[in-house]
Amino acid sequence: TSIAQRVLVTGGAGFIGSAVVRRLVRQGRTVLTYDKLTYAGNLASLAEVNDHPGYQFLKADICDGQAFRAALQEFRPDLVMHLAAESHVDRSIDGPGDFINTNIVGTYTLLDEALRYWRSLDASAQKRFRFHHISTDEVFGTLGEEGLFREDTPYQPNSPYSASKAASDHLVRAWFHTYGLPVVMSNCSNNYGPYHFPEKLIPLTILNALEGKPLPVYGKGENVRDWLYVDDHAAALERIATRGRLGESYNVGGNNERRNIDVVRTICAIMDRVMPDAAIGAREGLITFVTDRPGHDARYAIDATKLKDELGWEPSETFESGIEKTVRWYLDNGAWWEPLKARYDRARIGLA
Ligand code: NAD
Ligand code: TDX
Repeated sequence: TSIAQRVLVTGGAGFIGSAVVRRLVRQGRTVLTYDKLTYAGNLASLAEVNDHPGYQFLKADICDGQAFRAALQEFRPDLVMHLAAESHVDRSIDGPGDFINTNIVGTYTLLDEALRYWRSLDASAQKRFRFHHISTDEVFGTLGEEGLFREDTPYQPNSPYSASKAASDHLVRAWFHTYGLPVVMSNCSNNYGPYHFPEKLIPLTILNALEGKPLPVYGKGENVRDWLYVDDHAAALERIATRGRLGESYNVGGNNERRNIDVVRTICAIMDRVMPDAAIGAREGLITFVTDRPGHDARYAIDATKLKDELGWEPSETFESGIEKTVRWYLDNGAWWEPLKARYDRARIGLA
């Protein structure tokens, strides 16, 4: 691994970013986490790497160009992996402003400074440098019952979140074509796994099921998502960042389409088996259908053939193995999620 020895990870204190940072540090790379620590950022997710000699943390905003310029000049990365974002669709509906700032203005700010930095490098360092922009399949909008998102599927974002991510993807593409900044891009389906903030469907369901609280399912629960275990995404990101073709985008997915109601029922069944509770009874009884998300996309599904054919990546977890691991991780790691409870109880949307 002579490439990507010094990696700057924006959003490295978040759910996916922390999985990427833990992976890269374990491999012996030198890593700087650049993160503002919003409600979604959590240094406890980086406890495993915190004292590692090859690891550093910087609390800073991606909208702060001076801070990012200084970080580039001091850390001198040969790879930037950009994961910092506002990520929760329901929050984007309630208040789009932070999404516009962080996801669009923040990405612009990083591109502007990355270009300045890249131009200042000598020829061999220029050749090594890459900027990897991490994005979502939600930019493609929604699918009917048939079909899969491909890299050339037209963009049709439907939420303030996905529109802001789509805008950021377009900016990254433009910096490649117009200025020659060496970029790679990827669009991934729904991630799940350890260290997932409990406002999202899977950890919310696990923790509410544990406590015998209602399990909110939007609409009829028939919306379909494709689920990918977070460490499988981190492995894909490493390949794309180091070996992906410049200027290209890669779709990443788990081949695990599930209706929301089936995801919730699966979690209930695992919880009933591994943590039976007579006072709660069968957890399916906790399912509560609530008002649907406005503009709720019906179905997401990914065609990840390009990533498999070009870079040889395939997920190693099935949904069944990954969800079992995830439930057990939450049951064993109360010390991680207990302090977040006040924040996730307030974050929960859809219940009166
Ligand atoms: P997350 O919300 O868990 O983490 C986001 C991180 O970014 C947090 O640590 C937060 O503190 C940081 N951050 C937010 N605003 C910032 C700012 N202005 N400056 C610096 N840091 C800031 O998100 P996640 O689920 O880990 O998602 C990471 C990336 O992957 C995002 O770009 C998201 O769009 C994308 N993505 C997520 C999923 C998913 O299922 N979670 C799927 C596909 C793509
Ligand atoms: O309480 C809930 N009940 C419910 O039915 C919540 C929180 C969600 N849902 C539904 C909405 C979605 O169809 O479950 C599905 C998953 O919802 P989220 O966990 O909020 O994820 P989603 O909106 O699909 O977006 C996620 O995947 C793509 C991430 O949050 C995004 O950052 C990523 O881009």
